[in-house]
Amino acid sequence: MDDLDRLVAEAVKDIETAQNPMELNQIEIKYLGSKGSLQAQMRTIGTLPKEDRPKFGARVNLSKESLSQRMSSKRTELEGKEMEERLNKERIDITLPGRTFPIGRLHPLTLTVQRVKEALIGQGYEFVDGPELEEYAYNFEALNYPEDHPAFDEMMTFYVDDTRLLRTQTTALQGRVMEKRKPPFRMATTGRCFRYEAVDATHHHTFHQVDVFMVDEGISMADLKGTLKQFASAMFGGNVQVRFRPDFFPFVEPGVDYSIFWDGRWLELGGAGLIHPNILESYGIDSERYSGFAFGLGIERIHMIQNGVNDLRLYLENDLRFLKQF
Ligand code: FA5
Repeated sequence: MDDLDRLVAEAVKDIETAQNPMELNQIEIKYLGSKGSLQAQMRTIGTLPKEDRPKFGARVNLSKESLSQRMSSKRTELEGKEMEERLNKERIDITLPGRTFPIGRLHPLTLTVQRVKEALIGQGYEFVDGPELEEYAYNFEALNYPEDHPAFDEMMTFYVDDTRLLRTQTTALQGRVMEKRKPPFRMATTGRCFRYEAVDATHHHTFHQVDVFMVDEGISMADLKGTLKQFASAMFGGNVQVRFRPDFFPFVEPGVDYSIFWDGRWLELGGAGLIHPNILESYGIDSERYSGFAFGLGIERIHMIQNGVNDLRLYLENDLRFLKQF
């Protein structure tokens, strides 16, 4: 065994024990590269007797060829192994069920507002928004509240400064509309209201109302009653009974509260009446020629009645166990 044989044997061992294609590349450079060991063997050819040179040259070339073949088959083997490992590691089971993302849904009060709007738009009302941070003037003064009247007690709220407060009723929109529009008009608005209130199962400091009002020639209580009956039918079903009883609100004359008959008893929905002539006149609307009606009701109340909810605090608590039911 001469140097060349030993070198080839060593190279074969290195190739067989190579762990990955990178290692194999290093081995290839070491033995077969232009500065590699076999090339170095080739250079020793000059030191041999002339007659031995062709044979030695042929042996070196054969060795190179056979090592190169071994390397290429080893490379195929190692690359295959590497791919298999990668596939194993990155395996995904396409038969597994996908991850489901929770899908949100509309809040029950939003759904109720949508139904209320549908019913009223169907009756010819135009919806406009008013500000939650309202001026005292629109929330009270414009609505004919007498100074020091007990009606004020119900209207305790959160004052931001001397002239602005969180609105206590969506009725506050009336003045904003009447100062801009000439009758006839049919308007509606809905949104959050706020009151300084002892919170219980039927009262909250934050709640929602819808307010509706219209002004035209010859409007009477009959129109109001017909409209509320139609509205109640749209919300609670065709043959629901509606009841009106006298009530006081400074901005209507006469004023009523109205209830529906539900589950064997009368449940109050809100207040209503004919718009007070003082209000019409204060906006330059001739109260001899024009009259109008207005009504306002609680959105929570509607949803509670429809779904048998007995505590309106639930609507603000964001408890999914409650909200998911609707
Ligand atoms: C009013 O707010 C009048 N603006 C209604 C009105 C409009 C009368 C137009 C005449 C003409 P009242 O304070 O009764 O009225 O409230 C109306 C409805 O809002 C109540 O029936 C109730 O359903 C709801 N509501 C009032 N206060 C609260 C509260 N603290 N929490 C939850 N709902 C409330």
